[in-house]
Amino acid sequence: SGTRGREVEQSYIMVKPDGVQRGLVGEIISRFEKKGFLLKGLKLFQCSKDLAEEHYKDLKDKPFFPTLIDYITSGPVVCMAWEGNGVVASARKLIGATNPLQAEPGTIRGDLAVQTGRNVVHGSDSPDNGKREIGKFSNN
Ligand code: RTP
Repeated sequence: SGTRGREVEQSYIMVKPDGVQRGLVGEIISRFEKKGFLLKGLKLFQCSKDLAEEHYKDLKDKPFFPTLIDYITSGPVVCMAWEGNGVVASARKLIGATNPLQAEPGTIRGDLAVQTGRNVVHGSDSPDNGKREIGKFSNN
């Protein structure tokens, strides 16, 4: 197997501006720590419009895209790299459904949010995207 086979999977987890403003950073970190994943990197960061548009480029044709970019750039975010076998899929489960009203109780969004447009946290949707997003946000 190639070099990539020896790399442990990582997910890019980002506390969105509403999560930071509401004082939920500790609570969100705590859930990933208690689950048993390893925190590999963390920074407070003001996301630029360009980086936000790049991060959400797959959604650029959606009607809510401008609102989404305004939201993500509305205040600082907390960028994190979390590591562990299966972390990408597990983090998506811990985070819960995109619409917090549909997210199960016990998930971050299910417990802490009510609006899709204010859903407190992002998690990568594949190991490749995890690696790519961590690269992008560490170099900006
Ligand atoms: P994320 O990328 O933030 O982890 O969210 P996700 O995979 O659960 O959802 P995705 O479909 O990729 O959408 C990205 C973010 O866009 C906002 N959104 N707003 N108003 C709407 O209908 C709508 N739909 C999506 C949410 O902030 C969502 O997390």
